[in-house]
Amino acid sequence: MKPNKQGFNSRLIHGGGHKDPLGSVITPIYQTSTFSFESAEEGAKCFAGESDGYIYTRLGNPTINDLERTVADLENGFGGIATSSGMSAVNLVYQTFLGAGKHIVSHNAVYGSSRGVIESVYAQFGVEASYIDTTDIENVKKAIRSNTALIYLETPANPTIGISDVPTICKLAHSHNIPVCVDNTFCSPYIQKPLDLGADIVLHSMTKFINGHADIVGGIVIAGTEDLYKKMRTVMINVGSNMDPHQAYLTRRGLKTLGIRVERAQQNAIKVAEFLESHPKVGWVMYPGLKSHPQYELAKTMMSGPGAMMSFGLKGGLEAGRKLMNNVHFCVLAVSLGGIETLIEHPASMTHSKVPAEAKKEGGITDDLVRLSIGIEDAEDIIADLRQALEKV
Ligand code: LCS
Repeated sequence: MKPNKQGFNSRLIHGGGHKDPLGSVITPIYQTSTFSFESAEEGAKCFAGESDGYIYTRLGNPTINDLERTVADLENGFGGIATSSGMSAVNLVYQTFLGAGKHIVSHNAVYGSSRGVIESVYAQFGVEASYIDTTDIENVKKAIRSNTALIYLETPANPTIGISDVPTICKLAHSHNIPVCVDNTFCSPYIQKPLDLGADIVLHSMTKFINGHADIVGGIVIAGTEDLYKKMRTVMINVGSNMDPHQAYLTRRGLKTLGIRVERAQQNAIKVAEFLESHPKVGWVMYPGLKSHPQYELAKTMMSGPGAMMSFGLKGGLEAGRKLMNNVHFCVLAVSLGGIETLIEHPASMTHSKVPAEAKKEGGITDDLVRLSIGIEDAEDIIADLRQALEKV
């Protein structure tokens, strides 16, 4: 993909650059499984890669490709591969780089299923794994083995909001010829661009900020180079984890407002984090925009802003947290994140409930941890709801 000099919001709107033959301003939903060929020779050329005509939706589809081109452009990548869910994006990376006798190094506080699938499925096929605290580079150095085939980071991590030093880890990984993949779901490309920080691959659960409206599940993997892109697209086609055109259309529509949504959610999040940190019943708050965050300075070097995700614990522990969640009326008690509405959840018993107790402890996913995904409502209403719920604790 050619370097794009337009501003971020312009690229959100025009990024894919689709020109519809009938002049439709919006890329239509090409709701078809297959595409007809002009001739048998043309069909053969498409299969031989000598023509860029469409063949079959699992292999490629104009609605899906528009979304893929736009997100790849926003991440300054070579190309994107949209998938049926965020987990299928995670698995696409695992399927491409891991195999019997290979080893993955990852953060001990990644999204529950990103770890769970390694330990429950890939382990059966002989994949080895080290889950460590990647916010400390010394742990990464110690974890690398001769068979390490992938370093998989999530930063900020779900749900601890721990921040890993992507440029330093990439330099270390590359000195051992190990590729690095960053799950950028918590930031979106509006806030952080891991490929610019040295990563080889970036992925998203597009269910979150990229779509932003809590009405689809989807994922995308973006490769920094043509070689990695081709490798991963082939795996996706063979595995069949493609996105559906209708899902791609909704995601492309949601994506257009990513900049203004994230900007607004972040402004709200700063106010909410400051409110929580000053509240006498709150024991701790993890938010990259607070000076109390252990990687506050590092975050400023990688992220253009602190984002809209935070976690906190009440002095009364789990029981107090439960009471709080049962007494919110405006914030929505639900998993997921990155949408226009403020969501509150309890990772230890919800999103990360399948992570074994010992692993949760090591990863800092404590019982008192409550996670907030701040939406684009009025900050005063979010704070008023949390204040009244805290009074009941
Ligand atoms: N990566 C991250 C960082 C995530 O938070 C999630 C889902 C995924 C990948 C998987 O994406 P999905 O297949 O759901 O599109 N995180 C969720 C969460 O924290 N609550 O519900 C889902």
